Amino acid sequence: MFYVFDGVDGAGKSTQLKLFTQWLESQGQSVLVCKDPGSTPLGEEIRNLLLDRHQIPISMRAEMMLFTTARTQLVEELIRPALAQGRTIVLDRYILSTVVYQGHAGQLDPEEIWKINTLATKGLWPDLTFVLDLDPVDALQRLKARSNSPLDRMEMRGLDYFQKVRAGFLKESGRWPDRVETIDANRSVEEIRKEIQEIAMRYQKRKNADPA
Ligand code: Z5A
Repeated sequence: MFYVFDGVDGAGKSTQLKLFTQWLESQGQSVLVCKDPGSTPLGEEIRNLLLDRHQIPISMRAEMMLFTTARTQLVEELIRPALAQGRTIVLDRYILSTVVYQGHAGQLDPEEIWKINTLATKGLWPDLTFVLDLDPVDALQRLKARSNSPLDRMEMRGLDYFQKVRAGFLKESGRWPDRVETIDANRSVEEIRKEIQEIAMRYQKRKNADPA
């Protein structure tokens, strides 16, 4: 099984991803946890280029291709080999983030991004994606409460950009009801954890009954 957690920054992805992984491991599953972009040497270099504050100009199309390139390496170096060994994958962000951040919010064509990423990952789609939905104003509050570190290159884009990100996630989630679950993240950690587990249990049951 291949699970992805996605959503606006600060919605609680990392928190829920950790709890979800613990739950899967408590069932005896061998879990590979990765971060997109990142988790490979090339991915970490590209991540620094994309998130660090610097003066190198990066156009939106180049940014989209860099996120996508990091993903290609992640899929080939780690995800496909782990899936072949029967391991479960839990990934922090994936293609949907590019479609939303560089497409819906960044004004590139979302359909073009889906196509490029299908090529870049040889069509590897997650079984299930959880999109944690939260108003960016609240998400920013959570991030501020978490640390005083300065905003990174992406976080500096301002509220209007992040409202478009949120709207993009909601629009795309509606297109893929069998594969993407939108979770109301404006609740307690425990309530969200419970809902995610229930959805995953239902999904696993369905998949076991009909593996095709
Ligand atoms: N990006 C892109 O543009 N295109 C792409 O293709 C991809 C990514 C793949 C990656 O940032 C950036 O790259 C991201 C999208 C873009 N940026 N922007 N802008 P990242 O990997 O460094 O970080 P992130 O993915 O944005 O997530 P994050 O900052 O780590 O936040 P989070 O994982 O969603 O939240 P959290 O760390 O679990 O929680 C944040 C705080 O809230 C923390 O103090 C928690 O204790 C607290 N929290 C969590 N849950 C709750 C609840 N339920 N109630 C109250 N407080 C809570």
